[in-house]
Amino acid sequence: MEDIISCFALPGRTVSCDPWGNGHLNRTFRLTLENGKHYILQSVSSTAFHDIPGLMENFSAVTKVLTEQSDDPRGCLHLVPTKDGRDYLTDEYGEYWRMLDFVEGSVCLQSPESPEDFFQSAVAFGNFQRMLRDFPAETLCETIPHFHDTPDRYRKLHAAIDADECHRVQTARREIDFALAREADAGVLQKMRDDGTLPLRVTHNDTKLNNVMLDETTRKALCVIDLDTVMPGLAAYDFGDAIRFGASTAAEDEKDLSKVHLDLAMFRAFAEGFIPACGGLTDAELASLPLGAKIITLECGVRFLTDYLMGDEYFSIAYNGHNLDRARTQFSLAADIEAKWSDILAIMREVTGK
Ligand code: GN1
Ligand code: MG
Repeated sequence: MEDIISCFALPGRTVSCDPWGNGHLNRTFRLTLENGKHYILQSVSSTAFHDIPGLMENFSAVTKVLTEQSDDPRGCLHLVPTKDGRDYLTDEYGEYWRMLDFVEGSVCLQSPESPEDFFQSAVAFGNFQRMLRDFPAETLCETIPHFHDTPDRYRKLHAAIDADECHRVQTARREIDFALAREADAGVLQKMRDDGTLPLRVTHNDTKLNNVMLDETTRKALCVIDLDTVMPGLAAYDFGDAIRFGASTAAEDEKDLSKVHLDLAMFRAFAEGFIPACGGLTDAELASLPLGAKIITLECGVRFLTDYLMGDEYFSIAYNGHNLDRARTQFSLAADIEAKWSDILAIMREVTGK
C-alpha cells in the first residue's frame, strides 16, 4: 500500500490508511497526512467495470464541468494526480487506483435522519443532472453497458435460473416467482428510452443516499460522490434508485420484512427536492419518475437475486444468503410501492401541479 500511496502527488507524509465507507464493489481507504488532512484512496472493481480507463476519462471530464459550475470547492470531487501527472495508477497486479480529496466537514448517511436530509440529497442529485445538462452525453463511455436495461437484467436472471450452477434455485422459489410475475411490465422504461419518448440525460445511476455528502454542521447538500456509473441515462433512474434506498423504512439487507415499507413522507421530500433542482424535465419525464421508483427497486432485487443464484460474484457479501436477503427487501419494497401507487400519484400531482 505504501508503494501505491507514494506514487500520488500528496502534500505531505501519510500517517494512517484505514478502510472507509460502505460500497459493495470498490475498495476504499481514507488516508490521514501528518498535517491532519485526509484523502480517499480507491481501487476500482474490475469485476464490475471492464473499461476502467474509459471510466476514468468520464470521471475527469464530468468533474471538470462540475468544478466550473459550482462555487463551493466542496461542491465536487477532485482527483489527486500521480507524481507523473496521470489521473490514476495501475499496479503490478493490474489493479487500478485513484486518489481523491476527502470532503472535509461532511457526513454521509446510510438512512435519512429526517425528511430534510433526504430533501437535501434530492437537491444534490437534481443539481448534478442540471449542471451536466449541456454536456454531450454521447461522448461518455458506458462504464457498465445495459446498466439499467431492465429486460437485460431479466435475461441474466433467466440464464442464472437455467444454469442453476450453485443449486440455489430451490431456495429462492418465492423470490423468483415474484420477479417473473412482473417481467412483462418491467421493460416499460427501456421501451420509452428506445423509442425516444424519454430524453437521454447525463445521469448518476447509483443515487443511494450514501453517495451524497452533507455539510456536518448545516446538513446542506455539498456534493455527489461515486461517479463510476455516470453515463447517459434517464431521469427516472436517478429518481427511482434514490427512492429505493432512501425512502425505504429499512436497511437494504433487513431480515425482518415486516419492517420494509415505502415512507410516503420521504417520497414527497425527494420529489420536492429533485424536480425543481433538475429544472426543465419534460412532462413525459415527470410522469416516468414514479415508474422509476417501482422498476429500479424491482430491477435491483433481480440483480441481487441473480448474483445469489450465481454464487455471489458481483456484490460483496458478509454472510451466506446476504444477497438473497437483499433481494427480499427489494421485492417487499416493490410490493409496497405497488400497494401505495395511488398515494404516490397524488403526491406527484401536488408536487408538479400537473
Ligand atoms: C452497488 O458500490 P455501491 O454500493 O455504491 C451498485 C448499485 C446498487 C448498489 C446496491 C456499479 O453500489 O447499482 O444499486 O450496489 N453499483 C454498481 O446497494 O453495480
Ligand atoms: Mg457507493
